[in-house]
Amino acid sequence: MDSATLHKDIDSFFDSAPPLKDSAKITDKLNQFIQFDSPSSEGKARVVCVTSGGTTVPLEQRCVRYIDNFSSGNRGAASTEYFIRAGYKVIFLYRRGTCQPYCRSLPEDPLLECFELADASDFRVRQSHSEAVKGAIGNHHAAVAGGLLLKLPFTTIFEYLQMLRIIASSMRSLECRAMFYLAAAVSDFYVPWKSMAEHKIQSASGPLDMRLMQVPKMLSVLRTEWSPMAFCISFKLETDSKILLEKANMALKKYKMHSVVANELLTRKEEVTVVTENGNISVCRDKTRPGSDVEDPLIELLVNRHSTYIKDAST
Ligand code: PAZ
Repeated sequence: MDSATLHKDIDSFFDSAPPLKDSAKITDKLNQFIQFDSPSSEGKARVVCVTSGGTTVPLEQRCVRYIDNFSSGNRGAASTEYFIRAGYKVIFLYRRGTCQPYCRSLPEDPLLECFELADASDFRVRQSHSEAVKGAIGNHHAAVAGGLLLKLPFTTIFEYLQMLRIIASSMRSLECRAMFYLAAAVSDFYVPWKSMAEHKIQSASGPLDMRLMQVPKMLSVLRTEWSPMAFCISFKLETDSKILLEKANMALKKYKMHSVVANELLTRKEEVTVVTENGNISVCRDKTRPGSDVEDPLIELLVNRHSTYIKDAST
């Protein structure tokens, strides 16, 4: 696709999208977050935008039904914790209801499982969960209060891409200190808002014929226009191992990514392959350490590569 057609498709996607609620507030929050610099960073703080969870595609404007994209948000949440540990400020752009940083060791229903009634008027943390609850609250509070974590939720593909564009332009001034770590599972097809049914689609009318448009690929404009100096990592998920690396390589070249993290659905928690223009690097979870995860060595590798990128840019 030539650049003029891509830009036309992107404009028509954004023109037809329902306006983002609170976009001025989001921009203010972002600017404050990015500008706030702790004394230890000496004005050189690195900021990463971690995207996490799947986007939805509404089928009706007053949405009852939607198409969803698989993602628990575990990768984004875990990676956020490791980026913060490495000294990054993280803009966590996440799907509402998905896994959150520092909550991975809590049970599925923390409120009901971690707390118990002490008496009729008071409650307390169950002894069995007290370490996990203390850790989650303490780490989360330290990250937010220290200006290291800003959480921004999305649900639909329209919200996600509008927010990503705002974030990218806010991060532009950081030049090569900015990083995008695009782990969200983003819809490839959508129903344009203007051609979408307003009310709940009725089943009495028989089988449903619906034409989905292709979501324009925004990765290349993110790289070349929205935040051209940023270090960009995208993800490629496949279920067929035979095509995974080839597709990741194509994405690397087509969207000019600095690396593409390739993963298979069934093994994604055990290993990933970081595809770069100088070759592929396999990253595995350390199976000898109980509770270890693949995001730990993955973020270490990407932080090192980002350091080299910053160093090369300044020489
Ligand atoms: O969110 P999760 O931990 O369940 O899974 C992570 C993932 C597989 C969604 C992510 O690693 C990924 O590959 N994201 C991009 C998906 C895509 O190709 O659209």
